[in-house]
Amino acid sequence: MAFDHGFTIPHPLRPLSADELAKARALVVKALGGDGSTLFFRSAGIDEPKRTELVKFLAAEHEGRNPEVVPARQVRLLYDVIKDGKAQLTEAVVDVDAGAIRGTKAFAPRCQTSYTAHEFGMFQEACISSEMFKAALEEFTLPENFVITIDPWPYGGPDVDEEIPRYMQGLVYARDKSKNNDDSNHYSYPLPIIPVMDVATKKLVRVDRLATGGREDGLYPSPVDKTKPKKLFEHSSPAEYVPELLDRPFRTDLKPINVTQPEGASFKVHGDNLVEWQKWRFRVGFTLREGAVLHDVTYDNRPILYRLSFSEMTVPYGDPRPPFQRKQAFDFGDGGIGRAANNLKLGCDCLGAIHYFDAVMANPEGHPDLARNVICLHEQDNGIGWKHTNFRTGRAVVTRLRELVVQFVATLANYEYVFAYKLDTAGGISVETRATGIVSVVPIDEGKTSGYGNVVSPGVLAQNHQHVFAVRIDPAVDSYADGDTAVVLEESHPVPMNPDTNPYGNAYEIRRRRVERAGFEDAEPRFNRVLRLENAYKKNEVSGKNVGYKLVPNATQLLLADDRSVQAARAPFAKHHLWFTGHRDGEYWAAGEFTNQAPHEEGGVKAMVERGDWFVDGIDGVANGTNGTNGEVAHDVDDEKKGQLSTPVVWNVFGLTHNPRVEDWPVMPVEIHQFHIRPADFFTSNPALDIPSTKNESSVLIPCCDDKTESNGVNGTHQSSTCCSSTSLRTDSTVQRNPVNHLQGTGPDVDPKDIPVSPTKEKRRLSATLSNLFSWKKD
Ligand SMILES: [Cu+2]
Repeated sequence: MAFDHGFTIPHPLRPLSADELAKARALVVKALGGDGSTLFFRSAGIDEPKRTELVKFLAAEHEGRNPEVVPARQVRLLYDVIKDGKAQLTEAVVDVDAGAIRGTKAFAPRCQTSYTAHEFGMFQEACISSEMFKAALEEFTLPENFVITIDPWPYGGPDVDEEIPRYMQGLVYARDKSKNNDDSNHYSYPLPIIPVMDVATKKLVRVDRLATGGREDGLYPSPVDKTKPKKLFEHSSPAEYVPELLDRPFRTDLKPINVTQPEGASFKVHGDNLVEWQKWRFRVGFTLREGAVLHDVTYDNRPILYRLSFSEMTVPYGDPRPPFQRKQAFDFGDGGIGRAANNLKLGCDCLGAIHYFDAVMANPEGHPDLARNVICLHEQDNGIGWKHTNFRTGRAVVTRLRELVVQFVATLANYEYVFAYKLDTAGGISVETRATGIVSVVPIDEGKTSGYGNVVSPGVLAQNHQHVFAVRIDPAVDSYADGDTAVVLEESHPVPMNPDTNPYGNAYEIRRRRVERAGFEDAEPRFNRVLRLENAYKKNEVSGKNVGYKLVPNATQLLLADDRSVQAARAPFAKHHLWFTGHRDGEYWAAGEFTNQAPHEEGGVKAMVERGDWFVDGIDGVANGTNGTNGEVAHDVDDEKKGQLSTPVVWNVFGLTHNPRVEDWPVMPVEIHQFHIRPADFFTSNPALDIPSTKNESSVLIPCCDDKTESNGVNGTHQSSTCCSSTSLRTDSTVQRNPVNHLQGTGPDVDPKDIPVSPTKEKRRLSATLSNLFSWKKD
């Protein structure tokens, strides 16, 4: 458990161990003193050190010297203290080495933390044992052999003035039991009811009925005919996707693609989750809420990011018929992406030479529960990295773009999300989300269509919805020091035609403005608005500009819900593409810490902006600010709300408006979104220049037209083994055999002294040039 610089201090960012969790739990239990309370543990994780302390440690680590201070090893526990039938949500920070509780915090009843698997598990039982639920089911007749199955969901935002305790709702489906397969897909048989449970009493409080018509049938359900149960699923179709139930044969013409790495992986995973690969060096963290987190991301020992994480996602549904306004998941805050992380399997989720990371979580009793293989780490080829062909000689040099992928997958009821950080050999980082799984569906009457979604199968309406993500970027551009990282917006603008400065009207100009205060911005493709994370002091020795990294915010659609709606009040983060906030320790949540059932955002990016932090020394805050110490969490709650000079944190918001296609049924092909954090004057040249242009000897030639003369009869033929930077490309390859295709001419280089000047010579040269020209035109 040591990092590799010759000293043996455990790293402050090392993952939580089972032993540490046991120690922390014991201290919390002991502190209760046997007062008759019981504890229900919700989450456990390391309490990341304060930034001001950790950066001193990191600086020492990278310089290979012993740090002066090692931050205390602290564990943060979240649990309910249950006494006399009441649950008090409480947080404790425990110093496990000192064996001391450093602080506890009891949260107000309105603060609803994420549901645990245990809570979700109670829902089906609550329904089955409810007379109210049985009565609702009696309104319908199901086909023989169909059984009821229920997907628990977060309750969503309460309606205005709705005062409620902790609730949970559920979408109800039926499954065809006659298939004798538990994986038979229930989503093609939705029932028009949504039961609602009080989590504390584990009792249903009501069963909401759903409208099942088209837009012309109004917003509210038709009255129930108690005398005649409604027959369901008479014309439904199965929607199977598991191989053994598929209604069509597998295609047989798909030959294997094997990712073989005969010499193993190029990355190294050291103790304390340190990863080194291709000049990159970073630590992999994992939290119950965020899944994988990258810490201390450096390239060639130069810091770039202090911390990179997925922060939140909201999925609001656009069907106005009650109670669908409450279909708005916050999958990080309501459920926990890390908690929902899949246990990945070799040869299935990531191909090639794979390293898996496990994570220690707390079970409801607070005991360690090992989540295996929740992150996979592997390399992959992403096509051409860079290439150039010298058209004069025909010599091509081509390299591959290699990526190191840190990936995790979360299942949230019907949906899957695949999250990945991809570091590449050109110093870039791509942040990727993939949405897949099964779209959320509700019943629709036979023969109807709806403006609120798309009919994807008979009787099945996939409702229109959005997925809006927020990624938190805590930069440290070539320095860990506070005040060194500057955020700059750079735009390219047209310049009006002007006889003196722009006579032909083709000029455009780059405009820069430093982001001096906390705030927000939106993507602006018309001006190519680019966000640059720069070191305010270090200049690139070639360009003279500040060294930096850039990202282009994607102009994806933002939240559509009306500003006056509960949906919008809960997710102000989803209203802008970029947010800039002053760093505070532990402030990771774009929509606030407690999203579950929240009527509005509390403590999210909007609130962070409103406290009025500023990023440039010497300017005043815009709010009630007093200059404070950067990164220090104030002890006084009121101080936390005041602006101060801070190091900037950037939040990038993007998403997809998902109006489902029939092709999304029964399981959705991945919908991919990426944004790229790329060096911009950080290096003095292309950092991938030193990638070898090695020819891949495993590649084979596939002849066309059933021509078997060149084939080895199985997988095609291996080409002769000149490398990709061969000088003889013109003769040994089918590509670029005729460089005149490039139209730039192919003559030899000319010494200026040899350029003919006499009229006779000039005439001859012109004649030769024309002759060449006609000769290639004839080709
Ligand atoms: Cu979707």
